[in-house]
Amino acid sequence: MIHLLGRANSTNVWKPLWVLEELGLPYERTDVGMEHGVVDTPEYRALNPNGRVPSLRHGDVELWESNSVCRYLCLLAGGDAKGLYPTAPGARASVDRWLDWQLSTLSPAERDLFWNMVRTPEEKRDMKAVAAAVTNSAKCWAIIEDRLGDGRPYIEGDTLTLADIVLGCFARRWLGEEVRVAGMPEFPKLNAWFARISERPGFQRWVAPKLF
Ligand SMILES: N[C@@H](CCC(=O)N[C@@H](CS)C(=O)NCC(=O)O)C(=O)O
Repeated sequence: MIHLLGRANSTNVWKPLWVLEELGLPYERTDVGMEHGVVDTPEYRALNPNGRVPSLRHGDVELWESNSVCRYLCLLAGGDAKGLYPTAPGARASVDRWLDWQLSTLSPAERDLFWNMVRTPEEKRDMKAVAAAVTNSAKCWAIIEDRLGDGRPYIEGDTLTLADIVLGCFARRWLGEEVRVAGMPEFPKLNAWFARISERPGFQRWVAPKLF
């Protein structure tokens, strides 16, 4: 049985949960991290030395880094994983590129917006950091707006891939009413894409609930 460890209010845990729902793979999940603790225990650190979530156990496979976990789940499903992870080298690399971009560029740009607006009491929020995060994130979302500009329904073309899932989890944060602040530009194509991916049952179950 696939065992995912991670609290359900973590963006990086949403990703593999949504993938699992898309693939229809049976799994179990245990809440760990933040208010649930566990991540600082020697047992958990042996599994994931970062003390972060998510982690995954499956037989003798132990894994961390959410995007690697998502890729592993697709490899388990086999073939192109219901279209989520294309097999042609160019198409697969194109999906992978967005996963790397999320980790290297989008996440650092957006982090202060989410942390201040969702995880920090109002009186302690650093609104200068929020404003900077809005500016920096908007530059990233403008890249996605441009990508969707040729009328493609999904990031990689006509079908949903891992790129939509991973970026969709972060779009949920950016577009969420929880983080609405002044100066956030409108991206019509991003909104239309987000409405499309929001209909997926995996999104509805794990990603749509209120941020906390
Ligand atoms: N790059 C890592 C980041 C993991 C990460 O920072 N996870 C956060 C939650 S989104 C975490 O573990 N926070 C501490 C906690 O939950 O205790 C990944 O994608 O898995």
